[in-house]
Amino acid sequence: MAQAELDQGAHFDAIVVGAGFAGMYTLHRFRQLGMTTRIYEAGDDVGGTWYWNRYPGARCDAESLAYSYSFSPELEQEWEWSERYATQPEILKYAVHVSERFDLRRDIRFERRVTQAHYDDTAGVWRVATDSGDSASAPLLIMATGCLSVPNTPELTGLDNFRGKRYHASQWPHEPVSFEGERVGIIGTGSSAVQAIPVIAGTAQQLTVFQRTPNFSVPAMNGPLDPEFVRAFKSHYREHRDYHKRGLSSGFGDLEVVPRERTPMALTAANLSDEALDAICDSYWQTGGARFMGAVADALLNEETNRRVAAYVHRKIRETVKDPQTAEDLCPTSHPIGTKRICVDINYYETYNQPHVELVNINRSPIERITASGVQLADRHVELDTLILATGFDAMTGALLKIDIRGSNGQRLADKWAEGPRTYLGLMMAGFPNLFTITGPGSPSVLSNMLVSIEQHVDFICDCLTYMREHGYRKVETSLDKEDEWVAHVNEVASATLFPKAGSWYMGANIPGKPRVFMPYAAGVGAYREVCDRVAADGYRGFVFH
Ligand code: N01
Repeated sequence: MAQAELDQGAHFDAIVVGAGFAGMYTLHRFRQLGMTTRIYEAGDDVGGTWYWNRYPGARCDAESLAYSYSFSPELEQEWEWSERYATQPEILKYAVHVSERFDLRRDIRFERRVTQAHYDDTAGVWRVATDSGDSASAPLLIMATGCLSVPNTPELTGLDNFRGKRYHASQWPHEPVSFEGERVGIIGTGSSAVQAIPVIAGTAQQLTVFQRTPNFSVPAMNGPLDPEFVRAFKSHYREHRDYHKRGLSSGFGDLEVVPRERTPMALTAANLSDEALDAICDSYWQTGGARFMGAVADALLNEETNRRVAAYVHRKIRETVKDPQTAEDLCPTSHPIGTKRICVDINYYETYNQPHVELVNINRSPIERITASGVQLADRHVELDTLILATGFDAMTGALLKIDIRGSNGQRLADKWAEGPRTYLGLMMAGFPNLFTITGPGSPSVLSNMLVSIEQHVDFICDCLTYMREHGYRKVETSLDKEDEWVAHVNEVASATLFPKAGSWYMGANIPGKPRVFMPYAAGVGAYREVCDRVAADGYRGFVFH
């Protein structure tokens, strides 16, 4: 079937790469502008991140009522989320529902991975090819490829020798996976593993967690949504959406709208006694969720405040985990809290109190190699039936650089970004006309509720296309000067925070050889939206039209 529908020399007004939340909304808006649009998607269904990441326990760490599209009041009223933090299957169901409700699927070609996108200066079009043999062109190319879509598989000696079952968290099978009676090992302790470990421990006979760096995790305090609360929330949906868009919430979708002067954003820890700070941390801990990092305004700005907040979490870990050595190994000390994405868990630390769950600190007991039957540590061999890699992603730039993208005069994106990503507003690169990145590096993206940032970018692009139409322009690009200015600004904002102090994936530090640059824009979605709105009001300052 796929072969019968190959695009051969097809021409569209726009080509979109990826049918996750960004690609789907782009298609919907472009249709409203009367544009013919083709999406190419590598998976066999919509959903992006939520299509691929099916590991046990996968769920969103933003509130479900906030992690959803805002563009359709009817959609947001009719869709019912069942839990405070939606599970992966429920979010995927939502994505499929949106694709059907807005009749998006007919313009999406599934199981087609875009391998190449070259700009033809003479014709003024992007020429796109897929691994299935599609060839198509369009004046406009939208990269909706996601920020965390290229799995990182570390080079572990002997990995391919393992004869048991092996999975990567982000490439999980579509069929159910059973751990009943199995000895399971998991490498990595980031957000994916922190969600998966308690669930796998529920059925595995033995679970061994191989940890290189502990991460800070806060309890989700998940639970079913109270229908009465949902009804009240939905009756004020616009107000909540506005609050999220203006960046007054933590970025994870706070469900209470409070005036700015009453938000923790107005509270710094400098004048707080330890008892007062503990009381604030306690109330955030009990409320649950990643908004914990917003308990005080300067947690990510001031080292001493950060140290005090981290000490609070260390105390919680030591109170929870009974074995003192395991508790110490779980206490992160190598990076300030929040500078690596904080994890949100359901019974993560408690899981280590179960007798069949073991934490191996691989700094003390290094992995020498993977063998046919398990993991050879420096001091012993761990026998395994199943080995799970929860080792993260080549974040933010990985998906773009995997595609052979060449702009004006054949310039390769890989060359342009050799020293790290460079964009204007995280939306466009000089030398790559009519190519927009949704939530690209240099925009708030992964530091925000992705749905908020996706809608803002797509709306900005649509407004820009309308402006072009009104003025008779066919081509938009940005200049090197503007790009340099924005990159400097992004760096300046990051260096005023503690983010650069961690070897995080935000910095590209998890991928050997990747340039170390803090990639997202850390000023928040509200400030960023204001910048974009001013740029647009100034006739799209920094963009050049032809
Ligand atoms: O990946 P990670 P993730 N040997 O990069 C370890 C989003 N997300 O998939 O820190 C041993 O955070 C690595 O160790 P170290 C969210 O934004 C969201 O968990 O490099 N270990 C680390 O422990 C998140 O931040 C949700 O020392 C190795 C782990 O693997 C992002 O995705 C859920 C290793 C990788 O952690 C990525 O999360 C899940 C090696 N050779 C994900 N190589 C929610 O919405 C790597 N590691 C809740």
